[in-house]
This record gives sequence, structure tokens and C-alpha cells, in this order.
Amino acid sequence: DIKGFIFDLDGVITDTARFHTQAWHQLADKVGAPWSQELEDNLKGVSRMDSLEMILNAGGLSNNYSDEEKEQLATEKNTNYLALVDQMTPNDILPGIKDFLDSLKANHYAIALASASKNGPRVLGKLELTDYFPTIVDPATLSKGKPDPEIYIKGAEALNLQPEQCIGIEDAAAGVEAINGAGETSVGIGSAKLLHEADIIFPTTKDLTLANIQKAMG
Ligand code: B16
Ligand code: MG
Repeated sequence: DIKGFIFDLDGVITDTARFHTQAWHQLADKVGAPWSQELEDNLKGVSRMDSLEMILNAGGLSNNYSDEEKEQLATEKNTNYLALVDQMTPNDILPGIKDFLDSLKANHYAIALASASKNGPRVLGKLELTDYFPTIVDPATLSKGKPDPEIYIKGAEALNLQPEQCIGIEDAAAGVEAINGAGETSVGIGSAKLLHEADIIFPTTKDLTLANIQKAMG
């Protein structure tokens, strides 16, 4: 029986992905790395330093920067990103998510956040959703980011549940892979082409209801 739901943040609860994209694209232009739709898709769910590495590698530039300079570049991106985040309001919660969270609460499901973002608590605060998420996996404690299953394993542990009792919800292929690897049921939000490994796929967050999930699970 399903007892808990573990949420990704960016792309599921809110569309911070567009802010990440804007800030990374700006940085790629600055260092002279090429930008592509494929790179943009692949950055989703990937940690800050791994994202920087992928962008530099796309331009064959990784060896041009010391670790210290890379930290500076990542900090610069984060500063630009946070300026965008701080303009967010509860209106930026994706359609259907608030109702879904309320239905989970009403039905006594456990809820956790499994975001690779170190800014997760700040984003939840801007959205006024902090109270729905008493349990947040701290990405700073992870030895490996998504697609490694660690973050979803820790999410189930934090809820005192077995992985089989949990549903993970993701918008990124790397995230779906992490949920599957953790032995949880994966719900992918977005394109079936990108998320074909998910157990259940919904085109948008509006489709995320307990009734639709129960139907899909049979
Ligand atoms: P930060 P998620 C991920 O969040 C984003 O999808 C990814 O683009 C970002 O680089 C990563 O968080 C780290 O975020 O720089 O704020 O620590 O999708 O796992 O909620
Ligand atoms: Mg995401």
C-alpha cells in the first residue's frame, strides 16, 4: 500500500526550471559555451556543480577553470537565480499542485521533498508551502545526485517508510531514474518521450490527482 509521496521541486511544484535555464544560459554565454535544447533538458534535476561541469564540457572548457573559479561561476549563477526566485509568489505554484497536496493531507499520506536544489526551503517559503513539507531531504548530505537513487532512498527513510510504500514525482529523466532505482513507484510529469521510463506519465501537473494515480496503478 502506498503511504507516502516524495516530490521533486523544480518542474513539479513550480516552474523554477525556467529560472535555472535563464541563469545557466547567461553563464554559458559569458564563458562562451554553446547552448542547446538537449543541454537544457539534461540539466534538469542535476546538482549545481554537476550542471556547471556539463555546460563547461559542452564547450570543451572544463580545464580552463580552477576549482575556485568554478565555485565563483556557480555562485554567480546562483545569485542571478535567486534574484528571480525572490520575485515568486503563491501564484507560481503549478496548476493542481495545491489541491493535490491538500488531498494528500486529508487522506493522511506522508509528504517529503526530494529536490537537488539547495534553495528548496527558500522556494517553498516564497510559495507559502513550507507547512506541507515537514520532511525535506537535505541535498548537502548526498554523496551522489540524481540519477543516483540516494535522494529518494533518503526520502523514504525520513518518512519511516519502505520504498515500495512511496510514490516519487518528477519532471526530469534523471529524477525518474532515481525513483526507479530506489524501488519506488515513479510518476513522470511531462513528455512521454523524455520520461518513458516512468511507471506512470501525466502530461501536466493538472492531471496529478489521487483518482488518476489509483486508476493508473490498477
Ligand atoms: P540549486 P529539482 C534541481 O532541482 C534543478 O532541476 C536543477 O536544474 C538545479 O541545478 C538543481 O536543482 C540544483 O539547484 O542550484 O538551487 O541548488 O528538480 O531536483 O527540484
Ligand atoms: Mg525537477
